[in-house]
Amino acid sequence: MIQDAERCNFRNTMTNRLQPIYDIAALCAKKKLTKVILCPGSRSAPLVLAFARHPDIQTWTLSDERSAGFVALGMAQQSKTPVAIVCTSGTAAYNLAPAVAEAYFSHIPLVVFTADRPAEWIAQQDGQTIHQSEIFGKHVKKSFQLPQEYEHPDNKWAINRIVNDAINLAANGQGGPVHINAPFREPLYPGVDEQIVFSDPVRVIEEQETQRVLSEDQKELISANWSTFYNVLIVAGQQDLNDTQIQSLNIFFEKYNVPIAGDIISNIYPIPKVVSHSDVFLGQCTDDVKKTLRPDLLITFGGPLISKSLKLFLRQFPAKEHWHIQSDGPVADTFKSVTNIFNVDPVSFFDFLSTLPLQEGFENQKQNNFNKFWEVEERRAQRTLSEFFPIKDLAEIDLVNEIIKNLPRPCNLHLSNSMSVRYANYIGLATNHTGVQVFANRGTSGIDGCTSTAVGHSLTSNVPNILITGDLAFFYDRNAFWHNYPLSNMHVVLLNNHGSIIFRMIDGPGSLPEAEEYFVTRQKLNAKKLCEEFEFEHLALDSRRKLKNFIKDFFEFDNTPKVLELESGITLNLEVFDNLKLKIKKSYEL
Ligand SMILES: Cc1ncc(C[n+]2csc(CCOP(=O)(O)OP(=O)(O)O)c2C)c(N)n1
Repeated sequence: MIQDAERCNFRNTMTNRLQPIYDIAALCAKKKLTKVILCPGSRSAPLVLAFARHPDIQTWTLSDERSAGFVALGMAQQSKTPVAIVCTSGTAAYNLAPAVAEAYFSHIPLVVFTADRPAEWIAQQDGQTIHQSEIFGKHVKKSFQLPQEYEHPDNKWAINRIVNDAINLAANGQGGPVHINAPFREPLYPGVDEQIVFSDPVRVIEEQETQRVLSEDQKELISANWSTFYNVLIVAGQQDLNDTQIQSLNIFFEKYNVPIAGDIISNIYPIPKVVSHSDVFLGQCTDDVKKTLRPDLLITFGGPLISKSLKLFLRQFPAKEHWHIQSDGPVADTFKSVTNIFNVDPVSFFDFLSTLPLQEGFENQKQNNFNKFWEVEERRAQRTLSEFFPIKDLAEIDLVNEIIKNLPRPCNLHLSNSMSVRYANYIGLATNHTGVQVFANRGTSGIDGCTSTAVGHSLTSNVPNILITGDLAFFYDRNAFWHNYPLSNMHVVLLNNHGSIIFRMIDGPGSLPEAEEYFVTRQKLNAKKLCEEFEFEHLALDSRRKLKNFIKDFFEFDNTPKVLELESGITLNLEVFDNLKLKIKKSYEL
């Protein structure tokens, strides 16, 4: 963002050949798309300069497009508004693909501009040129192609309309990424003394969103069926923290005593009595216990689950009916049981349910009993966990437990794939974690952008950002730190077991002769040198004795990024996790 009046200006004029391109920046600003990541390159210069010189646009530059894509994704997730990213032509565009795919499956609004050569120069050995139109395939809500000539008024009109369309599409309904491929003919740069001016006014097309509330017909259907179910279970998938929804579910729970289950990534921990340890107990309890927990009506909303045990349980013991609430878009039939889809906001759904008359007598008692079954299991899991910690040798799950206990409120908690998010889900958040928001790249569950996503949040939020990550995810995405912006509110917990412990945890690869070399993939790095390079504080935690002081130091936010690293063996961590599971299993034998 350059506020130098010499270099940018607003004028009701259309004299420059590239004016319709410069006006894209003006349009974005008018549509409140004010955060733009600019990756270096020459072909993209017209867009880069327009965004960089627009006074209402905030820009960052990151050289590694793969990381930059995830940083943009983190920013869009943090601000809940579209963020744009601009890259040059060639393989730069392909490097955005992992973030685009994650944004697509996580419904995060990104507007991706890829600069291109004019169509006639593709595959003509002209350098840095690949086939870019529709390069992201099915992983964008839509791909757009900008005109490459600007003389005819229809082209100017088309550029404005396309960018309006793209931003609207990215933001509306379930958000997602859109792609705008922009071919540019040379010259790409203005003269040294040439000003970039922005047209004013610039045409803005606003799309008015439909309110996703229950229709009268849907209300009738729900009223007619609601009282026929006695064992109702609510399951929330991944979603952002939403105070209005929490309130609505609280009221609903108070009235009906319906168990509400959600993983750590569902952000529903503020609901008192929420079932947040289903992964813990459903993984170890007997089928007889599971039968008592089987719902006859399952109501779901939100994205994917972390808990494999909950997923398997709902597949093994499917509900008679499964109502899924989702405002729009294709519905995933994760448990193979969906019977009804309600295209509404969950708040509208549960607010309405809370107005229905409460059943009297026996029916009501049945639902209360069903809730008690879930409550007993939740309490058993909580009790077992609290008896289990602390353990003698400091293991990863123990450290995650300590970190979660001591999280500042408010903060953003970022969880990498794969064991980091699973450990944290085992521990769970409590109602007193007020203001903690949990984020994880679970759209595609990649390890390639977990740190960059957290960096995107850190650069645009004023709360502490705490990332818990494994070593492969951490070193894979180290270019997340390779830029010139301070990460004063970002602290990282690095669970360094020098390999991928997940492949020892899951059934399958663990006992194969190839396990070590091809799955666990041992690696030798620790974070010491990285911390030196990037001037981060490095807290090397090697004994329980240091834990208390290091935790205190780690949670002091003094403008220096910190990495708290626990180097520990895979065997120790496997043993500890197995012991925990055994303890839970044994709790059913008492
Ligand atoms: C881009 C990408 N490549 C490969 C994978 C497969 N994968 C899932 S978890 C994992 C290992 C992660 O190791 P680490 O970060 O050390 O975490 P840990 O397994 O120790 O928890 C791999 C390679 C992936 N999810 N994403």
